[in-house]
Amino acid sequence: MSASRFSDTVSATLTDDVLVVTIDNPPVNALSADVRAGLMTALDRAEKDNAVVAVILTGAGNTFIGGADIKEFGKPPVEPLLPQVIARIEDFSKPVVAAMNGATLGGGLEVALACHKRDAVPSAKIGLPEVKLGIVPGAGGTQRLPRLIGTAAAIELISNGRVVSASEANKLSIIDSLVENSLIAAAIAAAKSAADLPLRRTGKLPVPSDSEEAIDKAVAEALRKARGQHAPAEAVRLVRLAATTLLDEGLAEERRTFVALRDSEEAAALRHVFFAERAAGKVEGLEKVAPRKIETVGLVGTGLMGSGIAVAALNAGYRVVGIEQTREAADKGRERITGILDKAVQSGRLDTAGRDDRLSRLAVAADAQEFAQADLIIEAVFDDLTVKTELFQRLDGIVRADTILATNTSYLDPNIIAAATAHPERVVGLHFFSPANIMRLLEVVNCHKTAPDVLASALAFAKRLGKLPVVCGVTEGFIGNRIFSAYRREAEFMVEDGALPHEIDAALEAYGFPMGLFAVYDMAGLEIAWARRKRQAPTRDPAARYVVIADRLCEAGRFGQKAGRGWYSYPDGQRTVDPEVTALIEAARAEKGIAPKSFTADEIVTRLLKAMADEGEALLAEGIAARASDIDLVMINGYGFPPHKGGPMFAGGRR
Ligand code: T1G
Repeated sequence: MSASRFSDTVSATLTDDVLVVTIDNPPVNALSADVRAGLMTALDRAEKDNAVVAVILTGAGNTFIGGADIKEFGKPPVEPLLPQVIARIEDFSKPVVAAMNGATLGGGLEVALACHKRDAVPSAKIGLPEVKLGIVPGAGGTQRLPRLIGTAAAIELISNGRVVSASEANKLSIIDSLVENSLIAAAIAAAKSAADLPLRRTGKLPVPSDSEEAIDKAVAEALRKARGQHAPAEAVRLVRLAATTLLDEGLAEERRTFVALRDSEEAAALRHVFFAERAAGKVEGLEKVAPRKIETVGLVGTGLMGSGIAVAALNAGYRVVGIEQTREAADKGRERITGILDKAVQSGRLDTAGRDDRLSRLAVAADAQEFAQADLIIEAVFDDLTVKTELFQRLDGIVRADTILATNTSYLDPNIIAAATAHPERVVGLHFFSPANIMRLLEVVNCHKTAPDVLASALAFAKRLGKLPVVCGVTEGFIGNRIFSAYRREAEFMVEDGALPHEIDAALEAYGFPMGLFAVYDMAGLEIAWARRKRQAPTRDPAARYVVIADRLCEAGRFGQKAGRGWYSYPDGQRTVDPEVTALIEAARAEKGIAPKSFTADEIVTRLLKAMADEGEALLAEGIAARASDIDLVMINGYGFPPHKGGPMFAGGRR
């Protein structure tokens, strides 16, 4: 068995007359220039060497190929380009088998599609997620995948960027075999058996015919979900092209489209988000800090938030102990948690065994002594400072000295809550977003005295929950609500200056927000912000601009959608512009002698983005946020900011 090295990242061994080529480009075997060059050299060797009857491509570690090297985007292209390597594989004179030892994504799947056979381990995740980066597959995915699975299925997978299990890929005929053990041996056997047969070249296959109805349905669904993004619609166009165009023409059109999208603002924004998500939750100086072991999670309060957090923890494999004030409340809490799990079973997201396993790890009681063995306690009780400080004082006497105490408060000062305990260093903030078992975003609040290993433990916990943790310092509203307050304040200034709520909402929805600000305001209810404004009134700066319109709405009982009236009215639940509100706004302007101006949609969006970006700059200057991209992630994942615009800091810097 001789070994050869073809580049820094590509080597091979000759085993049983088969050249087993391994890509070893940590961390994800991305198809860098060195990998592409190494593959071409390996193929040259295999072609010339008569002792080689076939070739296997595989990856080192638990990834086959994680895709093209995104870090190369925006840099001058280096030959051989990926399409050249892929064409060489498909046209190769000897069998080339993909031994998919793990994640096979984007360009990685495009390499596999050009191989003459595809064997995968059951754990492999397989897909063309390019649209999530604002692009389309650029190396044959839109032309070869439909040749294996048909147009409708290819539209669904590519326009959603959906990643499937190896088992589903096998059912779809993306791969030929699932191999539980000895993947390479199986691939060698497959390659040798193919050596004497005509090679199955994917690009030469006809696209299996689908019914127009199935295609139309897939197209409609893809375009509905695209919501203003270009890549999904282009993916649909290219996949459909495969059925009516020769491979080379289809590949050329795909490449033209890929290059145009790759250099677009939308793709730049989504690449920013991709790398931002991987930078989030990394805290300088914590690299070598070991998190504490967390196995049992205590929840104080199993209401809306507490039950969502409990389900998130159960889903992540933790034991969960919920505590309520009475047995009756505890039973209600257990019912609420069970209800969420039952809904997951009904929707097919969870099987009954999974539900039963989760319930077997759940206890909900009325006696806080049950917390004695908990490693982490999260309080999700009423957002009142006295309630929370008294609770943490009581917990001091119940839990171990090394038990972490986390507060889920949205607006209170966690430093004050921490100061109420004998061990403030063990207190951290975990600000979940509702519903806590669904929303990925989790603001991890680093209080003044939080110990480094407690912060590291909170981040490890967040990651095991599958959350997107963003670390922040202590300020009212942390990152998200503080930016949202600035955004809402500026919008109310604009209403007083002459824009109407529905004009502002229309501009925001045209920009890409799923809902405009005032529609969201009505949905959340106006009373909470009103109560806070009344609480802050005695200490408000009299010189600061203050808009009374929202107060006037509340004084008129217009508390939002639940009340049937807020910034809009809701006859039959339909959000409707209300002349009464317009009159109230005009009266408030007249009281201040404001002559209303009109605003274009672009002026509205520019002014609101600036308000968010300015507040973000303040958060950075105060050290509350560690990096601008964290602020973008919070607004995208917690407040509906369109991801294909990159977030307020990214977008604000580019207008
Ligand atoms: N290129 C460059 N770097 C990448 C990368 C990629 N494709 N994928 C991941 N990384 C980096 C990432 O930034 C992080 O860096 C580290 O690897 C670990 O990532 C031609 C044009 C493969 C499932 O969209 O889905 O192919 O923070 O934390 O959780 O048509 O990474 O350590 O410095 O995510 O184990 C299409 C993207 C590309 C897949 C592994 N491919 N990657 O998850 O690790 S476009 C994708 C992932 C394309 C073709 C087109 C995941 C993963 P750092 P990680 P993980």
